[in-house]
Amino acid sequence: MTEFDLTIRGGTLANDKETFRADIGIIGDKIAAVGPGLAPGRRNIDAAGHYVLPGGIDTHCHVEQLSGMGRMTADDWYSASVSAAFGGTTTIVPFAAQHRGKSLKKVAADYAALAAEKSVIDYSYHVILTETDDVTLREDLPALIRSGITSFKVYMTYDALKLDDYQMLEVLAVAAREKALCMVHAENTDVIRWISKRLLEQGYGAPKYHGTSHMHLAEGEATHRVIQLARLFEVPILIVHVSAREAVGAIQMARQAGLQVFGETCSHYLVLTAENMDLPGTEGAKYCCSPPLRDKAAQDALWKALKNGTLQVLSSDHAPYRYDETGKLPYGQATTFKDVANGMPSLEARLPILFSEGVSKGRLTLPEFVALSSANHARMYGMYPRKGVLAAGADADVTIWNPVKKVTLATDILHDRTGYTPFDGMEITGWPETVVSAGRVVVEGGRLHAEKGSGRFIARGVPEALATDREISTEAYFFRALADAKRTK
Ligand code: DUC
Ligand code: ZN
Ligand code: ZN
Repeated sequence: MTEFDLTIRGGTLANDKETFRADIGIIGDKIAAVGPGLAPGRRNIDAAGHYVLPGGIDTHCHVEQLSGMGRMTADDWYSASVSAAFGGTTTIVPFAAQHRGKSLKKVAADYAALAAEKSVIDYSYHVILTETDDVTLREDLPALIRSGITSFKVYMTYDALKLDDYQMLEVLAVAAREKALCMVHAENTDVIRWISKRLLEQGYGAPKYHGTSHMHLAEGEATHRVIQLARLFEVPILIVHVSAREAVGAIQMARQAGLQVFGETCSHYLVLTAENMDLPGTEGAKYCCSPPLRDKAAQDALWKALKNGTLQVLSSDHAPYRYDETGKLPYGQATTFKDVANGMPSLEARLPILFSEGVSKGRLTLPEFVALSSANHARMYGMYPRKGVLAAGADADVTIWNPVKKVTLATDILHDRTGYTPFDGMEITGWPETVVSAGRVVVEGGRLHAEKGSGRFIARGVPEALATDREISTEAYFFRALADAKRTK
């Protein structure tokens, strides 16, 4: 019998449907066996009293990326992947962002080269689409999808990034035809623009007015609208970073009607509120993100939606902009909410927060935690069952949690380069102590044991929602209407 390179022994394991006691035997980069009483390997980790879970997958993070406003994230692929690993995440899927006028093919190739050079854990990437010309939609995007980049993000707001409804239909048609997952940033851009203009004219420029302008109805309306647009092609869509109750409601209604509409929320929406933006001077800029933080009722709705399946994935939306002129405050103290770089760092804190607030506080079961942090990401983005599950044949991506370890979050215990954490002082119960990525123990005893560039590109398959033999598009409204027109000509 082949000897295991590594065993993880005596822990409590969970996948997305069950919790069980077993050992894990690893050979090379794969799980070779999962079961009780496995023979010891060359190296053995005692996991008694610990939870042994599939490594986290973070499918929404901004890494070494220029924002729509032209600001560079503080993290590159190295620091981001290190920070992710320390937070129990073993696969990240950030964005290669096409800015207007740029070739999607070149943007993706350049981004892939940066990742290969620096990532310490496995990775893939999505693309952000801002152009809908023929080369982008007929050549570059289909070629990328066929090469394993099977998802892309589009924006309904931000002047430099947004698509109008016509363009949205163009990209949704490609998603249906090529079997890619379309991720949508859903906010009504004109509502935000109209309110912002009036607030600024009357001198209300403090960070907290970011929340006033990006109001909940703007998110609810755009979510509802893109759901209707997707119905033309019956193409699955994912609404990313849901924060408003109205958006949760729109997704829930769509799902109850049998539509393939999925939803994601992020750790900060579960534990912070709009009150965090209401700080003296520009301090509240640290908490500006889009869609913005909301109120306690919205938080409760998000927890409920994670629990009842309305939302399937919990991501970080890690957007690390420093609290200075390079990031959050391009005009220093004179920066108004309109010019604050949006987003906050949360790649490393994402899973400790979900574990502590979810599992430790009894809101989530362990399988629910695994689904939201790992398995559903793998299914949603075409990586299952290679990733997101503890089973023979899967990649050996394993995070070993100490469920009783208490940690107070602070900037200097985290490994990103943002220079602040919005979760400063937060008490966490449960910590990812040991992290195994592709069979390598990459985090142990508070130290990193992985080389820059040792992470691997994961070519993704068809997202689960699109992996159907049914010709999605030919049954959909538009194509039925076309067929009728031809018949009655
Ligand atoms: N919103 C985004 O759309 N992207 C980056 C961060 C944010 O807050
Ligand atoms: Zn977004
Ligand atoms: Zn984002």
